[in-house]
Amino acid sequence: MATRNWQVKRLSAALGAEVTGVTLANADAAEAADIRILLHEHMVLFFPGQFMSAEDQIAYGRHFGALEGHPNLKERTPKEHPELFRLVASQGGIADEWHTDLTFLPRPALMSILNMKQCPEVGGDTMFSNLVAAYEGLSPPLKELCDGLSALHDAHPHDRADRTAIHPVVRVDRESGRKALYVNEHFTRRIVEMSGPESDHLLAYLTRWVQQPPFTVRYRWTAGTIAMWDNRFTQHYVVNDFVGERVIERVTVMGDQVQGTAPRWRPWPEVVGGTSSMSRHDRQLARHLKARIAEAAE
Ligand SMILES: O=C(O)CCC(=O)C(=O)O
Ligand SMILES: [Fe+2]
Repeated sequence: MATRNWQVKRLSAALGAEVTGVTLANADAAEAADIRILLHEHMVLFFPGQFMSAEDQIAYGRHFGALEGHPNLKERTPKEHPELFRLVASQGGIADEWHTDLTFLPRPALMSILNMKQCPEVGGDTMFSNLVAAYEGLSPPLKELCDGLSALHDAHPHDRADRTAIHPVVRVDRESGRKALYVNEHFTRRIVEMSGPESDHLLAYLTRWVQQPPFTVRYRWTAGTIAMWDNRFTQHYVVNDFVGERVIERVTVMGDQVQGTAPRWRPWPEVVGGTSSMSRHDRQLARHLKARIAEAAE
């Protein structure tokens, strides 16, 4: 790495760096390995002036693992490139709620690689937050509570509330020992081990907590920029303040295995079944648990 002629400029104290002096379209495996090291350090990298073709973006993405198109939004997947996910602002494609990509899947995205195809001259910035710093910023008793909890995520934003997954509230990176606060306002619905009202309050607190300015970086785009984020330890949010068109194309690297501590308590409510006093998310959790029990019995 030391021999490379790349310039790496940090963009905020929390996370994010802009990298120049590298051409991603020609990147070989050794360069991709060095970029992975940089990504581990900075969590999100921006490479302005790349103007990559879809083919080159897909080939580049494959250096990092298997790519998959969007599991729910087929209408945002170009027919000629099933690996791509395209968001066009004028067609309602603005990701203006804080999220980690695809956490409603049992194995969410590991990494996302975004190509800024078209952007307004001003506005439409993307903000990223560092979930390790967000966890670190909690008080010791709240850290300890969160360490023992898990949460239900669903694909309700894609009209697929039936697609659910349970993940630890605090994910742990076994390699580095890092811990990250792994709940987001877009996909996380219910803390499994708490009552519905308790879960609503804690989730509201935590999902807002990760959005605190000191945990974030805000990037002002130019067309042709490639961004890569480590989807395990970050969330992002597009500032929906612009007029004019904004088009992004993303490839998504799969293969994430969410790790954390086993929950310290049993699911609440303990009874798996519906009663009229249950909220929508209680019933959804009960359905998810029931389906897992049925799967385990098969
Ligand atoms: O448009 C952006 O800047 C980010 C969109 C987004 O959430 C994504 O590609 O995962
Ligand atoms: Fe996203």
